[in-house]
Amino acid sequence: ATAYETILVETRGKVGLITLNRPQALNALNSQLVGEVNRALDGFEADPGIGCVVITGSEKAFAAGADIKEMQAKTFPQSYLEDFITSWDRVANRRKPIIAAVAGFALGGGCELAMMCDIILAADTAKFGQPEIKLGVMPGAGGTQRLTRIVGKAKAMELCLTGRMMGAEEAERAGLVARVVPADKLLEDALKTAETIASMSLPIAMMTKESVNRAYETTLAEGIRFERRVFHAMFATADQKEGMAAFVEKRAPAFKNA
Ligand code: CO8
Repeated sequence: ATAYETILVETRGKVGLITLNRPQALNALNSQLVGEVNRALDGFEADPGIGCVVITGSEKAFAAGADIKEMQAKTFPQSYLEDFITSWDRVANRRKPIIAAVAGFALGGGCELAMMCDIILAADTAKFGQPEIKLGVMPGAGGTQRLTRIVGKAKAMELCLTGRMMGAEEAERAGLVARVVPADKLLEDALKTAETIASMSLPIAMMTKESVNRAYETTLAEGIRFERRVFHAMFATADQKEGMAAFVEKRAPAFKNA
């Protein structure tokens, strides 16, 4: 077993749980933390027993952004040569579903990390924002792109240009957040949602994630074509036969990920 210093990694049944754990810095995302999150995700992706992953933070902060103290002295050639931030894309390119359970601050890179996940569940205490402009930079881990696609130009532009924070209710209205729950129920709710997803056929859930993501990357006609092809392919799985037989026989399905 590998030791983690900036995150906690647990398995709860078929759910992988990653808790960001740098309380002294409001879970600021330094390179060690991002590396550890990717390492934990590598493990969950490779584990056939895991069907869904939850990433969460603390009551006070999901993550207050990239680590400003680590970034402060970087030069352009350094950032370019080390391809600063590009390793973050690996979070967005995972194949199993990932839920971000957000309480407190999700700012800058923290908001961007949440948006790399497939579903954001928010505590009523959650605060989202892209305050980078106040530091003399702009979002650098997808914020100008993902936020704009999710909430539209008006709100994305306002958030990125003013750096103001948006509460959970506003984030839900804007379509950033799937659901808002009381803070003391957040983890329980996220784990339950993840368990529900993990109880489905894993290949079918993965194909579903892949297909929904297509909507962000292609034209409607191409997206529909992709969906149709994948949908047809599902009839080659044992889990389609099992799922439909179980419905007809009025019993619970026993998916075999096959
Ligand atoms: N980086 C480093 N340390 C941080 C960060 C951060 N982003 N946020 C908070 N901390 C530290 C503070 O320095 C403080 O440390 P110390 O006790 O040693 O002084 C500790 O966490 C507690 O913070 P505060 O005392 O400030 O707590 P408050 O409750 O008073 O305030 C806030 C909470 C409002 C969240 C405040 O901490 C804040 O404004 N933080 C910075 C938010 C921010 O600007 N985030 C954007 C960062 S830039 C970014 O994310 C760029 C993205 C680019 C891509 C990412 C790739 C890596």
